[in-house]
Amino acid sequence: MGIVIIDGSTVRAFVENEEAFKKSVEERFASLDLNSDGVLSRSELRKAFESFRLIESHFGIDVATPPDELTKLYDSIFDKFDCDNSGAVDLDEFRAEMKKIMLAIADGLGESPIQMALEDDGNSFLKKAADLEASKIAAQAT
Ligand SMILES: [Ca+2]
Ligand SMILES: [Ca+2]
Repeated sequence: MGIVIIDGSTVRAFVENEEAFKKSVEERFASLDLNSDGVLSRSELRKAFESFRLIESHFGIDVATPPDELTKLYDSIFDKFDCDNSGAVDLDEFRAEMKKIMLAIADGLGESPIQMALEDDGNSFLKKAADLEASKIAAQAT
């Protein structure tokens, strides 16, 4: 676990850093694609969201939600990702929707920094956003 302080501009800078964002999306996509067939199935995407609480709160999911309601919510999230209704989410679809979600999270955070405990799995988007910000501050200081 690591504690990071982030605000909207930290998240936004990360999303707008094309190279860093693309790389993170690709890494995350690969780690979520459990059967390595190049697309995310409904259950693969659901596993992803179960481990990504900020997105759950973004979509209004809380732990007290009954299981059948949760399935409906995850289905609606899946449909958002699966733009062409092919029944699977490919890398382009994943990247486009993650970008929208991260920007919406950035708007939600605004200019008030929040302290977050992030799981230190080397694969957290918000951790990467915070790391990018930290490396910029370090670069400015030299
Ligand atoms: Ca897959
Ligand atoms: Ca699709």
